[in-house]
Amino acid sequence: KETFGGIYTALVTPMHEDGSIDYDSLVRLTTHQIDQGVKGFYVGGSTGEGFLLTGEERQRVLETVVGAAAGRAVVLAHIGCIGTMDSIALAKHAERQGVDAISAVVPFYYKLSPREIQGHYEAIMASVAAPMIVYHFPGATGVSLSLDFYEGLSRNPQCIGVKFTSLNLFEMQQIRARCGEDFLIFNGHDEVYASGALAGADGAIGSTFNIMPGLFVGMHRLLSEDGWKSGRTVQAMQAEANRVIAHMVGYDVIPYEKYMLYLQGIVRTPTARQPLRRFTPEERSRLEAFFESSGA
Ligand code: NAY
Repeated sequence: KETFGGIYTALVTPMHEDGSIDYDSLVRLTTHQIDQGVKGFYVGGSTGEGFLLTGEERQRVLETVVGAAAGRAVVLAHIGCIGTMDSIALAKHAERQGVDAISAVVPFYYKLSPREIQGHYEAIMASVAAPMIVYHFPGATGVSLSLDFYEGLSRNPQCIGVKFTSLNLFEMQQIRARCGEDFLIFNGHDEVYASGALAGADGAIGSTFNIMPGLFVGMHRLLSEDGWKSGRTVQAMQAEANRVIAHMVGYDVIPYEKYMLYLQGIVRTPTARQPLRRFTPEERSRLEAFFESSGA
């Protein structure tokens, strides 16, 4: 738990105007996040546009983050693909990079039985020695895994935890109850970070940490230092983060975060890869006004 508990930024993948990857900005973003005190990174997940990158790009992005972090942060590599073979290839590459753990989204698109999904995870784990963090995101995958599924998977000591991206904190608490205290739970929806911590999460993996790392690192510190004595302060910090998140949901998460990082001077362009969109000039000026008023 000491090795893995904490705040992990689900890194965006900075791009040039033409949609090619801006590796320099990725290095700058990585070191900026470390300076802000994050525990580590989730690389190549939804926020990283992992499913919009080629396999080769996913590998190079990971190599860049590992190089920039230079042992100063914990690196979690999302290697999930809808195919087991592709996931294994990325898992092996990630292991060669010396990542601390791998993570894989539930295979989506094909309607699979729990046994097939379990077989997918077991095969990936058998191919490497790295610990596995299951990525639970029913809102995007349409796949809800049962508590029995988690309990079964957690019996394999290589499966160390779950990235739990759902607002169902009762279910989160039940995973804690069924899988035991040693099973790691990472909260995945930043707007309920504080509530997730109270429901038993050991840390969080979030996209809005790209633009507000300090708030979340601060909340995690306060809660770790004196438990819920700092509850009121943490609630106020969560409210501040949610003011930005509430504004963001009127737009699109990744283009929004890239635009804010652009305004913060951390990435060169706010470009994301199509089918993600570009903001209109009116939207840009609204975002700029919000940024000016809040320093998001
Ligand atoms: C990922 O793989 O990058 C994540 O899931 C990070 C978690 C984010 N989920 C998504 C779908 O973007 O930070 C959250 C999310 O953006 C935030 O809570 C706003 O809803």
